[in-house]
Amino acid sequence: EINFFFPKQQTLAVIKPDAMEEHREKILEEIRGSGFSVTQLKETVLSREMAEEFYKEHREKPFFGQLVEFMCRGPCMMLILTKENAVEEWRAMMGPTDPDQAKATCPNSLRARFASNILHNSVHGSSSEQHAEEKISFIFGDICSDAEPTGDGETDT
Ligand code: RTP
Ligand code: MG
Repeated sequence: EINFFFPKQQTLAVIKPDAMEEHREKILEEIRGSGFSVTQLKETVLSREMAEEFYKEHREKPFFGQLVEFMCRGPCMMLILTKENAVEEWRAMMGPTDPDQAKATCPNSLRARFASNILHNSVHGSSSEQHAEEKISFIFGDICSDAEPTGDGETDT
């Protein structure tokens, strides 16, 4: 017999602070409706240091300071999305970085509909499988080694 095996892929998705109040529920609904499994989900306020580390690839860009400021101004929703081809599919669902371009080329994308401008653009998605692995372990820690805790520290004998 022949078995076709389609491996799942994981990506990191972030609902950025500008979209948390008004668009979070809609975005989560569309993620689930598009066949992604939300494997992990948590709301986090990034510290400045974490935001700098998260976007370290952009350290030299003129917008880096504004980007860090924006990302730690309020809560973000961090999600691990699992699906075949998740990295590419989530990027497609987000649309281009600049919402003006998104409106022109992918009017149904999340950024076309929800983003205000090229900085405040509502969502993040890993740009490669390697990036996804790195950012997932940065945000969620080593989720594969969640062994039973050895104790809760109530006694210190
Ligand atoms: P992301 O990493 O957040 O998924 O976005 P992206 O790949 O589409 O865009 P990227 O080039 O990686 O930029 C990261 C984030 O920096 C902000 N940005 N501001 N003011 C500007 O010209 C500018 N360019 C980029 C956006 O928040 C962008 O998503
Ligand atoms: Mg990027």
